Amino acid sequence: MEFSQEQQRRTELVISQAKRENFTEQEKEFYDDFFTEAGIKKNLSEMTEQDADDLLQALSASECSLEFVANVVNRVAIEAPPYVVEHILYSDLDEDGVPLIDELRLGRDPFHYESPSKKQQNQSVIAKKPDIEL
Ligand SMILES: [Ca+2]
Repeated sequence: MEFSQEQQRRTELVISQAKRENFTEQEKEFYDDFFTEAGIKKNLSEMTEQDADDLLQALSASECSLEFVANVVNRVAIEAPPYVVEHILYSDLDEDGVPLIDELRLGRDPFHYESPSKKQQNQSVIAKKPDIEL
């Protein structure tokens, strides 16, 4: 799969930002445990796209917070090969056409399809409610 220059540029930006995050040894161990559970029993620097897919599946299957997903992505971005990082950032497991990098930025769940109109529908339901009949 070929990536556009724009994707490469944004991936490099994520990687350079991630490298400024200071993970404590405790945090590193915590995330390393998660990687092991996800089936990545090797150095993050040796990750392949297949490993990235396994990791995404594990994240998708767990009911983890967006913060956790973002931290995992950061942790991977620091050490994994850039093309693997890019593979993760531009994955779209929920197939809504929005890549993971943008879902996280928008505060949306990258693993569950969210219809953009869902919130508006909920609001209109609430708006109708106060019509109490006496
Ligand atoms: Ca998506």
